[in-house]
Amino acid sequence: MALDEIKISRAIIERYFQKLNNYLEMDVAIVGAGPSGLMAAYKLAREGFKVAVFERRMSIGGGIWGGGMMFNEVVVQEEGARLLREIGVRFEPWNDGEYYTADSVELACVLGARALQAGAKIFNLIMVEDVMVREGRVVGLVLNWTAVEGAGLHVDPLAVRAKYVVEATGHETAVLQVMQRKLGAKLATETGTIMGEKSMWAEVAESLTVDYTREVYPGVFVAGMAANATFGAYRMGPIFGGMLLSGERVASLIAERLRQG
Ligand code: 48F
Repeated sequence: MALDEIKISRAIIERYFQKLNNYLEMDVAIVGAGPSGLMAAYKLAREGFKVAVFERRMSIGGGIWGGGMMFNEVVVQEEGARLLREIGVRFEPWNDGEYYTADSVELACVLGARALQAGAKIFNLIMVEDVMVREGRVVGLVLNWTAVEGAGLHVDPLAVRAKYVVEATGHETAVLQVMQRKLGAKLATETGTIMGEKSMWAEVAESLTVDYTREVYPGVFVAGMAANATFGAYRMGPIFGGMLLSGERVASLIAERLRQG
């Protein structure tokens, strides 16, 4: 069959708009396709919920690829290894099983593939620039192309509705930052504001990531490094178990809410 450039173009345009149109309303909108966001997407999609991830960059995986200081290996602890096993990422014990290591490129690829194949949709090259709030609850996200922002163009955004939003933008806490700036949103932290992350302390930071994975504003749950940054906890560096466990936890908290209706 002859290859027709216009048909190729039409196929892409039709399919993309079908996909986007289908995700104007969803159960869970996840902001950021790092380890916590992707794990949350995988777990929620597997439970049958309608989930999309919005990622500002072209590539998914966030901080996974670079391992530690561009050495493309990551470390996980026993609990994290359970999740690597579940998604099919190969890992090796280090120092008689004190820690485990995995190839960071394999983790980024496999985790992304699992999320997609479980049914989550990933919209890359799109950034979340704002939220929609009704009666004191976040009910949706305001989106624009990352390229629009980069080029400094004055282009109005579009919006999607979601029953729940996951703030998984890592160190940046981009969603909460905009909520704080524009709405003066009072967050469920000690100060009512984003408290900012502290310096590195892996041991404490890893458990706090999971503890602080929670609803921080009606309709918005925070996960991964964003949880530490929001609640004023330490950073952990290139140990990734906490990120994966936080993604699992946020998925289970939201699934419980969605089931309650
Ligand atoms: O930073 P990131 O990997 O988040 P995470 O899941 O994992 C943190 C670790 O990578 C690492 C660490 C090790 O344990 O601490 O830093 O908490 O991924 C966050 C993603 O969010 C995207 C960003 O491009 C990245 O891929 N992002 C940031 N702001 C926006 C966004 C935005 N406004 N809209 C859409 N995506």
